[in-house]
Amino acid sequence: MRLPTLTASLLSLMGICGAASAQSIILKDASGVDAYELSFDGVAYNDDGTSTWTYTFLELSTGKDLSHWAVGLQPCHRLADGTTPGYDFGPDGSTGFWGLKWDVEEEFDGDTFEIVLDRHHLMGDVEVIAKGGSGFDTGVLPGPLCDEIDGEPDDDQSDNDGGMTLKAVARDFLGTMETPRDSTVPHPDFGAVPDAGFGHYMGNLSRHLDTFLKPIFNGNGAKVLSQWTDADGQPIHPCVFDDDAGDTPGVLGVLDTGGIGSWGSFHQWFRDVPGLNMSGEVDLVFETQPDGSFLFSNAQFFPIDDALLGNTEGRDHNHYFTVELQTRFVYQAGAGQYFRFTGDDDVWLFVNGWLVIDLGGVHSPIEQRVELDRLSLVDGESYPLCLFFAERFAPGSQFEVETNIDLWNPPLPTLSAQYD
Ligand SMILES: [Ca+2]
Ligand SMILES: [Ca+2]
Repeated sequence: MRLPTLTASLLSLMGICGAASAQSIILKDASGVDAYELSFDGVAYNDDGTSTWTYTFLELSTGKDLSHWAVGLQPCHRLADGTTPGYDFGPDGSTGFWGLKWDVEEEFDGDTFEIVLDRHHLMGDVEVIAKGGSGFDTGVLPGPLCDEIDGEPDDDQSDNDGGMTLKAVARDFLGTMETPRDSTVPHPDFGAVPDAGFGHYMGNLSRHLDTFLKPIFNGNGAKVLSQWTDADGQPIHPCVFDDDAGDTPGVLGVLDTGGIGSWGSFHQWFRDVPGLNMSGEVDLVFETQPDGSFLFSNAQFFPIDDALLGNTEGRDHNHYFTVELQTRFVYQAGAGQYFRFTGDDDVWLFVNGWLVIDLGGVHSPIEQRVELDRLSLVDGESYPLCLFFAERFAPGSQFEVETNIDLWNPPLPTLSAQYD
């Protein structure tokens, strides 16, 4: 990816996309001095079913000598041959940190470390830790989640010849202007106007899902003045921008969280939180189009009218809700697989745990499209596809998905409420 000019906003955008191939963080020693640079160099999904995760650790000249560092692997991870020797796997006695740890000698000043795992794990955010002197510092880098990228489809996968029905989870909220109901209080993010006004905001979520396949708010976003587009003029996510393919860069404006209050308030959008929301199942019924692609299009998308917390005060519909769709698909290289979303308000699409459509904010219907051939996926492997939608402002609610990807219907989590 190449960026045309380095304005402040574009520098911010590089922060959005920086994790696409490599990411570095600086960690401090016990005296609070920048002492270590830790980089994720990438993952290789090997033909024998293993995956190799590479990190480079450098001591900076300013800090104390490193005592040890560790990556937050979990009990679900199993090491395979090829992992850089000298490690301990489990809890660290001095910090309690659970993971894969390397103690280093005093003369150590930097090295590259390879972790070979026995499976093709999905990439996400993992914690890392460095200890120098009597204290330690932690950070987050890309690394292996417990989920694998090559899971099997569910047995009752829908027969997609006559369309495609996907089960999603809706979570109902009360808007800021509503009065409490059913022991539930209004949520400050629903019905709120962003500080910088209505509009499209990108970059307010981490590029990776967390270990539970939920999005993470980081608040580093900006208002979008014009979208990045491909050679056909279709809006795309800036992190898949490709100069050589004839793409045109967009323009960002002021930094703004797009009306999301905080990490904590966003954390509640896609989780069941008694007293703040109520959840239920909704069907997304896709029709097969003449070219074989699937279309779900609803310009009045109110799937929980007269249900859950009930319709919004003074309105004919139940506004203020989120929808979470967790599904999987098999990537077919060169087959032209794509996914397009058009609608309002916030929409985020993650493929293989990576953010590839970002339509954040409170806005009129807008669209983005992703071509899977741009995402460095492995032919024939299956990947998670996770869609997050929010209806945050009345009166409009549009939800339109067009895709030629055969999506699987995964099992749903336990919900706080069911209804017909
Ligand atoms: Ca509602
Ligand atoms: Ca809306």
